[in-house]
Amino acid sequence: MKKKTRLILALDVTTREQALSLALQLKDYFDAIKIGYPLILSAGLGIVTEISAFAPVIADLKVADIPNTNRLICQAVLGAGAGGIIAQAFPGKDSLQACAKSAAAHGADLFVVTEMSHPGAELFMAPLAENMARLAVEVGAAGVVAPATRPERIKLIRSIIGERIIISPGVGAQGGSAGAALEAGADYLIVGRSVYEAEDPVVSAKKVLALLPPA
Ligand code: BMP
Repeated sequence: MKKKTRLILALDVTTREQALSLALQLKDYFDAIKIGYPLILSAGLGIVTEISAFAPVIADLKVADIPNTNRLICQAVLGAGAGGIIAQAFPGKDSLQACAKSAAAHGADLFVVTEMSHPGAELFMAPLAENMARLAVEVGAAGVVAPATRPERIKLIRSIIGERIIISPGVGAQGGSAGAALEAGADYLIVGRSVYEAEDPVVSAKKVLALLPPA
């Protein structure tokens, strides 16, 4: 994923037609397109292959199983063309290592969730976020996911992971500020509803871009 716009599109729509239309219109405003369960379960794994043909795809499957199952999930979606995969750290080092190994075999990037952006993440995830970030470093992940809704947490996680990439959801629909997240150390902002639900998604993407602080 080449850093140009610093934006990643969360494409959580549920039909192939809508997904392809949005991805084609918006691809130049985003450095990658994040595709997860809502779209893959509705449109099928083939959508990963179709979108990967013209834009880098990050598969947001938040992989969280035993090592062998993690390996099979990663192989399926990376084999379909995704250039990145998101996994959870909480199942432990062996599980995360299975994802790291599969990502390496496909020349793909592994991103590890540290602390999620919604309010409920404060219960179990926040107290363990630093451990999750350390585990991401230990398995050699390309980067982590950290919340734009809590920029101070991005700063803390940056202090643990060094130069690795931080991708950060929570801007727009969840109330996070793009500028604050980038200033705290995020490399990329993940933006979904505020763009794809807008009356004119291209205008909305341009607006988000125009408001970003200088790189
Ligand atoms: P939206 O901008 O519509 O809130 O979308 C955010 C996207 O990022 C969604 O795909 C969501 O599943 C994902 N996400 C998140 O919001 N918070 C996290 O901590 C991790 C995520 O992957």
